[in-house]
Amino acid sequence: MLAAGIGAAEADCGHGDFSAWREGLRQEAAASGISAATLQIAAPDLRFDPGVVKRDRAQGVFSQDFLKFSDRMISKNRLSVGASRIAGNAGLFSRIEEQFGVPAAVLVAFWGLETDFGANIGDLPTLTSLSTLAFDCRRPDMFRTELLSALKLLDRGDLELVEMRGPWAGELGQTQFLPSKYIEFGVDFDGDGRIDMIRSTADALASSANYISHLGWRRGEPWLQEVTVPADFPWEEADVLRKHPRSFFVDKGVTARDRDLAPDDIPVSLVLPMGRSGPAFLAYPNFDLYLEWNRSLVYSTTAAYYATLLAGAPKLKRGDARCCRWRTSRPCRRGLRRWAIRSERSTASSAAPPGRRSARCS
Ligand SMILES: [Ca+2]
Repeated sequence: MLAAGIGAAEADCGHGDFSAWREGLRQEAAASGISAATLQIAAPDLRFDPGVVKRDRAQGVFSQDFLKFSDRMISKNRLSVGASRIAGNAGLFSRIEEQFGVPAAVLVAFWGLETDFGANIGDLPTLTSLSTLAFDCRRPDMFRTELLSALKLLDRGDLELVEMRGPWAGELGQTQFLPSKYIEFGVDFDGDGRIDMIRSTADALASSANYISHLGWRRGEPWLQEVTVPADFPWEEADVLRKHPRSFFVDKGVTARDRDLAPDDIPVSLVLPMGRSGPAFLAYPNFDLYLEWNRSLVYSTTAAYYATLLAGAPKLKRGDARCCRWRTSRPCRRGLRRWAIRSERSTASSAAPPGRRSARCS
């Protein structure tokens, strides 16, 4: 889960006196009810780490297109391990789905993409990452909130200081929750009295399901479905933001690859991540939840597609996506701008080799 939002920067942020800043933070934390004992335990990790700032600054624009990114992220290993995790935890997943409505494949896809099923949760001290980002200028308000939430997790006893380690941006646990989301949506699903999204798979997956459910997951509905689109489709309607009743697409000759499409009024949009000659998907209302999890359309489509594979769908038809990869034709560029509209980190900014042209692009 990526950090989102830019807060108001303070004039001297990142250049002031860190010790004075830390004292102010400690007072605010104490005033919010965090115990003196917890603040004493946390003190060694409330440090400034220039390496975190460097990594934050180096965050590049998302530059891979959907096929490149999904090829890389949905490895054979992630498919086979994902399938075995679903099979090996059938009882857990069935209890989670019963309570929260979110199917195993959706959760396991996030679990695999975020941390390789809990194997790579990051090893930087979380309080140091968050202190640094809260002191720095880019998003001080947002990360101050996350830092206070992390102190609350420590104070509540959900995690101990030595366990609070993760990536540079301060996410925690097997599905990489920011501390505020951990506080808000964390669930003690294994019943041991604490919410441990780091070591307890049951807690991590049930908390993720709880979060997705709160975002508005529609139980029993698909999220993404690969389709075949006829050449005479009104292509201006292919836009992730332009929803129509499913019957509209059935009327226009759109067919699903692996099952019949019911001509009903469920609102869906047609997503063409590589332009009209590449793969095509119907995005259902549940797909919107992916964009809440991560605003990148490339990541969201990859996570949703990975989940369809884990749920038994066939591998996508790659089509001939070269023209859009090279950004040479106007319809392709227009389509890709629409594709990019929801995402700061989408394919719109990826570099196209100059001067490549394909006669097939129209
Ligand atoms: Ca627990």
